[in-house]
Amino acid sequence: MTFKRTLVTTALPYANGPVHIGHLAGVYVPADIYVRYLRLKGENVIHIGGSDEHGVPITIRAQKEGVTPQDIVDRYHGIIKKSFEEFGIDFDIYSRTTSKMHEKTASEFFETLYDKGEFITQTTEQYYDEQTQTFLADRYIVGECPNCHAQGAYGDQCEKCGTSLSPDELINPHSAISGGKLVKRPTKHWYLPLDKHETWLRHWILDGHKEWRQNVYGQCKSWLDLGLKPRAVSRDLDWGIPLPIPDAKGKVLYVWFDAPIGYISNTKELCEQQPEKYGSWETWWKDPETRLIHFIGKDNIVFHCIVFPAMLKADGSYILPDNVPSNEFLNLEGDKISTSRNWAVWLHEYLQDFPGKQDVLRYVLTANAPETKDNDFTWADFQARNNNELVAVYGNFVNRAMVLTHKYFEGKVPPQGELTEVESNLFSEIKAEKQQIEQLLDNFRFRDAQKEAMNIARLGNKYLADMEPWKLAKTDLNRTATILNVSLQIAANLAVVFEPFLPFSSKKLLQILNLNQLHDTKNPHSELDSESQRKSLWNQIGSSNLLKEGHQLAEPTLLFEKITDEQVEQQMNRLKRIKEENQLKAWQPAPLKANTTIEVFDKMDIRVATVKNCEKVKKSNKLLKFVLDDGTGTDRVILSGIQQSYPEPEKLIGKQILFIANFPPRKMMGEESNGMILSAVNNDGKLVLTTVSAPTTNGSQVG
Ligand code: B3M
Ligand code: ZN
Repeated sequence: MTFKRTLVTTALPYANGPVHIGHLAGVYVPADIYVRYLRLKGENVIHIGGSDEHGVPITIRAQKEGVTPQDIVDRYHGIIKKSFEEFGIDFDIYSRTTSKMHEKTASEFFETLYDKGEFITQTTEQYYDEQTQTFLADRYIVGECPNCHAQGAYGDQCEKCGTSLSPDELINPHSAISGGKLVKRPTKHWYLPLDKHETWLRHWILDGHKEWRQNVYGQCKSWLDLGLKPRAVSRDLDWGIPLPIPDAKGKVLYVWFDAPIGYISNTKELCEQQPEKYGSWETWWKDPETRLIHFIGKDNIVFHCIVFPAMLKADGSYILPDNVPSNEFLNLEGDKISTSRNWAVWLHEYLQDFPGKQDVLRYVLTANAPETKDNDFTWADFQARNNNELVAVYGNFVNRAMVLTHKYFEGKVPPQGELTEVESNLFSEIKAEKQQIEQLLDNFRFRDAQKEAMNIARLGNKYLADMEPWKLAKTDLNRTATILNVSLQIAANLAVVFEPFLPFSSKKLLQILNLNQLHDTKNPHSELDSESQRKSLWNQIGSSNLLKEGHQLAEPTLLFEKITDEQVEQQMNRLKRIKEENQLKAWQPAPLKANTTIEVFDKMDIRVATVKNCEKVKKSNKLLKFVLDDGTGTDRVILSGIQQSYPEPEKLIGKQILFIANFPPRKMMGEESNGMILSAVNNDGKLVLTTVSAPTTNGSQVG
């Protein structure tokens, strides 16, 4: 099957918070590389994106902040859009699911399916909050976790222990909104009977798309093997697109029904804005010669591979996705990225700390892309890849070629002269790399593709190191000219080959080489442009004639700068602070112990004593040795493992504390201990000695 055009979509992020490195790595950078690559090849491609502005995630955020859902989506849509622009994500349109166009498109989509009888209805019992008179989404139901017994577990998940839950499993479920008790009430919803679609889906995916990434294919297979069930496409919620049918008051489209239709709405919006450039939206969505590619994260696989295709098929006039390259997750310093725990590198914050270094992050995220398994982002790796690869290989090569040309040829591209076998081999190797990169990119293997691009810079570096033009300049200026000409040609090649990966650096490199923009990246799109108008810059890779003899170069400036240890340390300190804050926030009192009796308590002989002396036990970093005046006239020695909490034990001298007197003597680190000092465990894990509220006679009993 040959295709005339490619429609790339990227998952619509929820507009309930800013975007972080996980979003970039998982979806937007790979999609952007792909789109830029196709544009460089002169192919007809559009990239459709936007914010997902409906659903419970938005209302939760609004409630937390005490503002309206509209306020939330207005704010975060702006922030997200700006972050994507700043990182050079090359969208043809970035719109939103609260647009008029989307509301109309999604309503009509539902109506068509409704009219065709593609839905069924079911009435089920759902939790209802009588105080607010609303049905509650699972997230709005809280209670005790049946697993770890933490309070405040949600109806879909306990954040404390991570267990997935259903509201029925919660102990003492109640409303997160009113705090009140819940009742169950019947409610009617519309369902897409996925079971009816199972046969063709099985055939289409399992037989027809064996080339999909293993993680995607595997997840689809396990869903299909479990057997598909009808899925509700409506919700009882007051934020969303109202069901466009009678008899559905208070019901909106389920966010996962409306959001993927956003891809269609946003394409329509784009085509209406610029019909001469983009043509008709229907060509993009209904012509079998269009290739549809969804870039998504792994938690969205079922919706893009099963639910949305079933919706498209139920309509009957749409094409289906050709591929759904989904990434696994990116972790941060070994822990899962989490918005609620602030465990993330936020894009807008990154740019404050590393202004102008968009490409460094793009590079590291691609080098570490979670294409086949979850991967880890660490600041040490960020620094190493920048310093050892971008600076030491790519930047260094370009800089050497530039500086030497300025030194020996006044910054003008010297004549190429005669190329030897070394050079012709070199250009063949670059051409071979190009082919390899193409093959990798065509198969969505961005990580390996970038590695090969960097290998071209390595070839250049090695060429310079082998040829040593700085030595040759003294004896053979003609040969030096050839070497520098060739090096500069390679630099120009690098500007092209890296453009999909590092667009800002390619632009900068072009400025350094004093070349105009290599091409108009957004041109052409429409089939109105003739084939011949499409410049395929990509096919120039491997050329030894990108720069003309005598062409004046700009002054050399560094393409990349080193990341310092201090910069890394600053980021690590930030994460450390966040971790500490989270520990404090996560603290909850331990569950109550089972009932006991006064008789059991009476067996404990708890008394007051004054600390006469206190010091660290030799060779122990845990134990303190307390010498107590317990009122008996004989010193009592007790060892207690609280050194970490009291690093200056002498400060305890003179304090009155509580201890248990009737524990049998025990030997620790060669010392005998007679009893136990009582202390409480604070929310930061520190131990705090218990004491009395007024001076008390030593030896007094507690009871
Ligand atoms: N907003 C979920 C997410 O951000 C959802 C994607 C919609 S894609 C149509 O992961
Ligand atoms: Zn739990």
